Amino acid sequence: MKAITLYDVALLAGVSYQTVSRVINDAEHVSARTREKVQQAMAELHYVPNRGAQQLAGKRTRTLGLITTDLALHAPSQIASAVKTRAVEKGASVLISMVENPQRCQAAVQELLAQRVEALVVNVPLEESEAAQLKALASPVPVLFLDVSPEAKVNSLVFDAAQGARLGAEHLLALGHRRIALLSGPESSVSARARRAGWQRALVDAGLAPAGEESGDWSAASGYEKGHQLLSGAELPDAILVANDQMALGVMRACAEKGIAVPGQISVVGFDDTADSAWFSPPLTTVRQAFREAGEQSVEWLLAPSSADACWQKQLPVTLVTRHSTARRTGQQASREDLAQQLKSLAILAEQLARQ
Ligand code: IPT
Repeated sequence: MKAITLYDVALLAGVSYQTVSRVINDAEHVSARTREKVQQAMAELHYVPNRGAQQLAGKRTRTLGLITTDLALHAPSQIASAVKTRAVEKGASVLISMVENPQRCQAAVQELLAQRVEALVVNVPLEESEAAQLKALASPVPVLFLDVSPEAKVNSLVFDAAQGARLGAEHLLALGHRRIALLSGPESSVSARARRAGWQRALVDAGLAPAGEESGDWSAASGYEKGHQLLSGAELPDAILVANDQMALGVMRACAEKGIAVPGQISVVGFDDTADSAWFSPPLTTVRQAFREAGEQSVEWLLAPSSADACWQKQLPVTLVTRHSTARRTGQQASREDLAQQLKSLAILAEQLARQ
């Protein structure tokens, strides 16, 4: 079937080719009556403007590129959803490229530039050097990074990981917990490392050492597996700080299988507050990263980058959302701690006696 062109629309509407073009491009100087006539003709002919042709004519594409890590994970998918929604509201479209690892980002940038995106947002955990390389590769097209260190000299919009880690740890300490285990995200992620460092700092400040440490890959499955490991020691921890809600889901499943009550015997704190976390059982206490706002602010910046050369760096605050997976330390936990202390003193005593 022959493709319908601007000329067919012009003929049917009884106007010139230029007039049709002006209507399509929302240009001024077209009367309401003419506009309506042209729109009617377009509808009748099922005419769809050709984006490629508009691009060739040098028109703005109003197309944004999003390079993202695995969209099967809740946080990146909620960010992508927010980016897409705000872009549509602003009359822009979004091309999404999903990469398995940072090495694939360069190819993704090239592929999106070839499709004439006007700006790029990258939600992949990147080291500063990797981000700087992508920035140079995309130049002059502006790039905004969502998962880099706040110190990296690139445009960035990132959540305050240190503050988030501190909020989670201080919440547990305030509830009287002492034996706190850590379940971090993957070592390859900047934010996972920052969260772990923040927890460790808070524990050291309280004169404590972690009661067990593991790291998972952000998935609920890894939370389940590592959760079992953290629960398999001689003494149970009082509480577990988990680097994201999906892993916390897996940890709570492991607790349930072992007949360990949350929060009765163990408190669990997540990180993210993704849309489903209020529906976990029990509803999860977690550190909220406002993904929708992050996605929306990214689009605002992408459509009007502050300045081509100056770095735009913004840190978004996070908040603690207290639900029902955390509770005050119980007498049972306290006596467990006492017992552990007594066992430790006994062990030291035995060692001293053996040496004499
Ligand atoms: C980070 C999430 O907190 C985590 O749950 C996981 O989904 C990870 O992304 C995937 O890379 S949020 C990120 C913007 C630091």
